[in-house]
Amino acid sequence: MANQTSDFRTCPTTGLKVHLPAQTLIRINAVTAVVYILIGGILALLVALTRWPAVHLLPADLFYRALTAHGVTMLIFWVIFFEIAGLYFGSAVLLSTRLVGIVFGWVAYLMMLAGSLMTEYTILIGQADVMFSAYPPLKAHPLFYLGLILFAVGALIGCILFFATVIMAKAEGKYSGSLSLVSFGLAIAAIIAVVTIAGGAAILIPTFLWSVGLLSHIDAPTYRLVFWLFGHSSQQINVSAMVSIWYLLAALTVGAKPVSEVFSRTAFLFYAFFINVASAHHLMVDPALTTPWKIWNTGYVFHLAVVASMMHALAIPASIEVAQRKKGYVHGLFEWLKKCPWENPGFSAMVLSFCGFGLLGGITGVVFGTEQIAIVTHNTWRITGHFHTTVVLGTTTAFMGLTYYVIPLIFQREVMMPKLAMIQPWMFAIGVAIFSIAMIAAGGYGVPRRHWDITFAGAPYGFEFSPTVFLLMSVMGLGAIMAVLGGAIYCLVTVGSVFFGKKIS
Ligand code: HEM
Ligand SMILES: [Cu+2]
Repeated sequence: MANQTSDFRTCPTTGLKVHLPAQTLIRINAVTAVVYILIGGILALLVALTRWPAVHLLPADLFYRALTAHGVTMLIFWVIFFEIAGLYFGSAVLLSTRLVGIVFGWVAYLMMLAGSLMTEYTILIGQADVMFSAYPPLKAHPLFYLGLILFAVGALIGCILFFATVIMAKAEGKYSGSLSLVSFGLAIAAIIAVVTIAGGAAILIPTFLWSVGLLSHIDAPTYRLVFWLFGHSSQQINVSAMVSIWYLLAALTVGAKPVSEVFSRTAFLFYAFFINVASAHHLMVDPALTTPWKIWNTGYVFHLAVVASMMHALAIPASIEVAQRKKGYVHGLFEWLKKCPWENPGFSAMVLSFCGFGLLGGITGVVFGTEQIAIVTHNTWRITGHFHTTVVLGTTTAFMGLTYYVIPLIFQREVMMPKLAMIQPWMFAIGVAIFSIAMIAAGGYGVPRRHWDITFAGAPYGFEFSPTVFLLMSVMGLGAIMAVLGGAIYCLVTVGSVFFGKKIS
């Protein structure tokens, strides 16, 4: 029987009842995620060292191959494997209940694994140099699309198990009233995931049929429009999951409780309602769409999603301040802040993610997402810099912070090399901030994204680097090395702890 008590253990620190078959699934999804961030990190280094003018490492074809592989590996495989682990954690573990449909959890995992391997393989053998967005008429090998479709269906099954578990827990009286805020935020992420996956299916299935020759052509503007329902919404899964993790880490690290449940939940609901229209910001220089459509979506509606993030940005620090003041840190304006557990990587990762996402990612996003400004920023490094402050500095750093709790709670191991773990979020986040800011600044001078050699060396009308651009691109390379080292320490500490850390009984 799936719900025998022998299938559970009680966590000594949190008192949560952990469903052992769910625990195994969380472990395997989390470990796979870490393997993918390791691969993505190596590719990041190759790409960054190629764009650093003084190094210019890879030849052109390998550069585009590595760039495609880096984008897909990081933005899809690392992030979504981690999120599926997070969904099982946020349902079964946080609600102290069993995960419904363990067998399907394994089916989902195997589909995601097979799909991701298929896609990676076609990229590596040079049959899919189409970059992350894969705009037709660029055409990849059919296995590239098939792998992504398999992966997406697997992820969809994972989301369904999350919903089934939450509903079953309610029916069995595992919680009364509404879901806790963290599980609520994850439920919003899962709802957005379903929309995202539907968008992905709507565009990738026809494109797959086109690549095998069953469809004679794909309408390029339609592809771009529907692709971003998938490509942009998937980032909003990340935002909702990341914000949920901020609330969770604030609770785990300083005992913070939401100051106002209604306020925070309303902000999450705004994400579900308004975030999909923000997809329009990818299409603002697209000649196939009208100006009123662009301005309505990005000048008006999407700001409601921005407001949601600003609401969380007030609610989370407030909850931390209240919790700290309750402990007696009431002297002066900022004693509560000084007395925060800064040496705890879970706490520092949360703060770095929060500040980086808000101050760099949010502000650049709102500015570059304006119709008129997009015309000059589009396809420059300003955009690449912007999204590395959101999905890397924001989402990835938050996921790293949560890992330091997943290791003792789910893997039942102590975190090894605590000194390294302590500096890890700082090194990673500061490195990412440096290379992203350098990218944004270089993009301001017109440096394009996805470009192997902006000097066109050897061509009849080649360019020389201006000293400023040369300097900024070099700073990008240095920041990238620092970030990759921070990421490598993350992989070392987590993989080391999971396999060799001291067992916690
Ligand atoms: C150490 C960390 C990282 C470094 C140094 C890094 C560096 C880079 C560089 C140099 C580019 C190429 C820009 C261009 O020439 O157009 C790039 C592209 C990209 N990166 Fe990263 N990155 C890192 C981590 C990540 C992570 C964690 C994610 C996702 C969660 C990510 C997602 C992407 C995407 C989607 C692209 C664009 C791919 C395309 O244009 O098709 N990166 N990155
Ligand atoms: Cu977007």
